[in-house]
Amino acid sequence: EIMNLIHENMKPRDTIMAYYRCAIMEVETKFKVLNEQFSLEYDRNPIESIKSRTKSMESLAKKIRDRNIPSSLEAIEENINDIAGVRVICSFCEDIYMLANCLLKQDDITLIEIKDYIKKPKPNGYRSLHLIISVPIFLKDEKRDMKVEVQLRTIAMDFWASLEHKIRYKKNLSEDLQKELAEELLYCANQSAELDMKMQKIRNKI
Ligand code: 0O2
Repeated sequence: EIMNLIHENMKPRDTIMAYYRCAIMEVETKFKVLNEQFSLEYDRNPIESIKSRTKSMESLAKKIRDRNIPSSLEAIEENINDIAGVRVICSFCEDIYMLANCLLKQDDITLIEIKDYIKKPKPNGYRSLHLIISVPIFLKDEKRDMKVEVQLRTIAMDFWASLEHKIRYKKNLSEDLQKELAEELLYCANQSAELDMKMQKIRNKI
């Protein structure tokens, strides 16, 4: 599969993006294996779904501009951590930490950075556990370490984040309305955090 993705006559940019897609495959497989094992041993799936993406060229260009990153491929690889993104949606909050620990214990995974927006949510209410990791991909005659951003969240956290993301990109909203929506979104984030806690308690009872 990798050989189909990477041709020697590809442009350097396309080659790098193919490497990131390979890194996504590696990380996705690791989570799928863990889900399979839990399904076999405990008859339950801690993962509801996995959504992966490579950053769009448009969003990458914006980040490079906003952060004044030199536009060489080396500088981009060095400074941008979320070109490859794997989002893991879990049923319960405790599964997030359990899966993160299982991943980080694997001997080919290196943790670069951890951002726990569950223990310390963003001021707008955003919650998720972010891991920046490095994972090797094995090519024809080379091993290459690639960075991947893993976002782990519950269904409730994902529901909130996707709605907030849509609202944030709505243009032409008056300042008053923006403030009102921000307050309502924060209220909803707190409500959904409470719901996650209640669901976890119910699960812990059985
Ligand atoms: P996309 O691709 O549209 O998802 P870093 O460069 O990693 O040090 P950054 O980028 O601020 O700094 O990292 P952070 O805060 O960990 O957030 C990165 C990603 O987390 C975002 O990607 C979102 O996917 C998600 N995220 C963070 N904060 C919020 C938030 O307030 N609301 C929502 N809906 N998602 C959030 P991008 O870059 O926005 O792009």
